[in-house]
Amino acid sequence: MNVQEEIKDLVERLNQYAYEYYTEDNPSVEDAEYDRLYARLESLEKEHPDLVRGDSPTQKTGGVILSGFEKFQHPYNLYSLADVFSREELAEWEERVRRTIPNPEYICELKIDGFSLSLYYEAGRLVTAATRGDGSVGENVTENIKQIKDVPQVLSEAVDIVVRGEAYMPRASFDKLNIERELEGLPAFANPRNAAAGTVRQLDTSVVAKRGLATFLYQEAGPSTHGTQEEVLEYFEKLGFVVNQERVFARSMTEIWAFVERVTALRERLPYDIDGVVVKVNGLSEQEELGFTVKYPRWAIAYKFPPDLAETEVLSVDWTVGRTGVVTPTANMTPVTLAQTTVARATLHNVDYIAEKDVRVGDTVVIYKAGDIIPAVQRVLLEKRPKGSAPLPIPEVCPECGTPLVHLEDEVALRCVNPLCPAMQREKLIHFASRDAMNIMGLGPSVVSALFESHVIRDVADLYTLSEGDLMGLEKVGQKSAEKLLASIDSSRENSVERLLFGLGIRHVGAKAARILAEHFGNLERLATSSESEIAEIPGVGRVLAQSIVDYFATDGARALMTELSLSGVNFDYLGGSVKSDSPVSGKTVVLTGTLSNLTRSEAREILEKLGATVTGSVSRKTDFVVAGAEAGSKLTKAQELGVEVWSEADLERLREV
Ligand code: 3BD
Repeated sequence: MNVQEEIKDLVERLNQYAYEYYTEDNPSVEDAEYDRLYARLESLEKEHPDLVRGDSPTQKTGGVILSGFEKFQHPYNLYSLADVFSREELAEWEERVRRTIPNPEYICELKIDGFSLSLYYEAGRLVTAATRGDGSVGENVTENIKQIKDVPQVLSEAVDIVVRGEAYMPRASFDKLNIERELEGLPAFANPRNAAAGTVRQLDTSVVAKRGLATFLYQEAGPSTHGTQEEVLEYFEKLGFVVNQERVFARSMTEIWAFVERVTALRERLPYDIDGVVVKVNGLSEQEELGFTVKYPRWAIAYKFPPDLAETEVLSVDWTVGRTGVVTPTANMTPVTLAQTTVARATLHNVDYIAEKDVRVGDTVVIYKAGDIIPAVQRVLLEKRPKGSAPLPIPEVCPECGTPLVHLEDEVALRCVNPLCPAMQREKLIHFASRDAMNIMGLGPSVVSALFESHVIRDVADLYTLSEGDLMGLEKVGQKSAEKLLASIDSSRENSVERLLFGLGIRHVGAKAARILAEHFGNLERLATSSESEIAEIPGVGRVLAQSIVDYFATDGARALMTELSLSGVNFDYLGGSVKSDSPVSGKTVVLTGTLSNLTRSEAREILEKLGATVTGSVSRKTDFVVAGAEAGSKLTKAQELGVEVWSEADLERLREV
């Protein structure tokens, strides 16, 4: 055997073993043998780079940095799927099918909680992989999908085929990823679905290779040569795709529901997340007969699981003071597992919420994750309420400084109105240093608290007179981090003034209002000496905001702070005056939605606003375009309904180059 033949032989064997391992879950060789052959192939390829084959498994990893994703027009639109949330609704659907197809056969599949993809093969070779996008236009993510180990680059038959399915992150990969991120100081992903979505849209393909994504394929696009969905799935397996094995036939609602119940019980033990069950009419000619509504196929339905709930006991309630003096209650509970994370605290929002739900210490409560992330109380199990329990006492004085709390008539919030309340001061400092405000790196909540509690600083002006000695006295801060922190405090003096203005934490002055004001007045001094009507005249600024600013600068504390900051050399001028008026987006109204993978929301906003666009929160006919990240929801749907242009994150990133 010459070298070329040996390489061919190795590639074929390794691909076969990978197929057995990933698709059949039935490897015919030991891992060590696989590794040995792989190493042999690598060394031959190194010696003979001209003989490296495109289908070699060594070509699957490695990395290129992409500069963004191309749009991809799907030749066949991707369907959506109607969803139902109860047995009744599912039964209604089943009866409707029965009116057209008297004796239907169904196939029930798991609904994988991942990220949908389309894979395009020509003559058995993977040529393109694209995200679903809006179902008509997605993004070309071929290089990334090639990094997924179970996606075949070459099929067992040289066919032209378009297959659809779901890329997901197994729970084990997800846990590993989040531990690594925590060690690197990066924010954890909230769930495997977000992690998968973020990974598929990564620009560095070598990152994708490391994240352990996997796939399940479930649909063939375009005309099929098969008679049933089951035959399609079996053919997929033969071609080398991974198809989910947890599927059954059903001939009645009773059988469908039995599968739902079995899966509900199985769910926790699966190595990946699912969010429901998909029921499809098995016969493709029956599917054709049923056809489509404007949005969905009539021959398929998704039954979605009810949200995860957990029961636990309320142990105590904390009242904490925020930077504006608002006092919020949080319940401490016996730790329970909820949607795969341990939860020991839930927000009780405000006094009205407590009154409405009548949550008491000692109560057993049902909790859920609001918006999938923040735990909240759904209801109290009154039948489990212990005897002699009492409604939660509402604090009358600030838990931190003892000042009587105020319940303003037009708000639900309780407030501490002592401007010198230490809790408020501490929270104000944390806000001042935060990313959208002065962006002082290394000055997070724990360092601020340490500085504050050791009386090294009292207010934001004190930051600018800190010495290395002051910091070295603190337990957690070493020489290196002290130097870094001082350098970043120092460089914050040069920030454009809108950061300072936002950082001051004046009521109603958010990051956006701060920028409008900074741009209009050009300088903090001019704003501080303007009248309410001068301020309220600015488009986008209301009376309430104007009044709040005037009130703020009328206080002795604010005037003293301005003097101190100015003496410390903190910049009061607007420096961002280079908003472009000739950019492609200038004057446009834009909405951001979904999760962007390479930019934070505020970075995306900054790019757009620097180029003269206005970023708003909700989609209307006035919206010029929507930038949609992963998992974009109702805003994207609305944009599509109104025919508003939809941009991807990559489109946005390309703007930076103009
Ligand atoms: C799954 C549609 C049909 C081919 C339409 C019947 C909408 C995402 O495991 N079958 C599955 C799964 C998803 C499916 C279909 N079978 N459509 C299916 C699906 N086993 N998750 N989906 N999708 C998948 C979607 N995705 C994002 C935004 C809007 N729609």
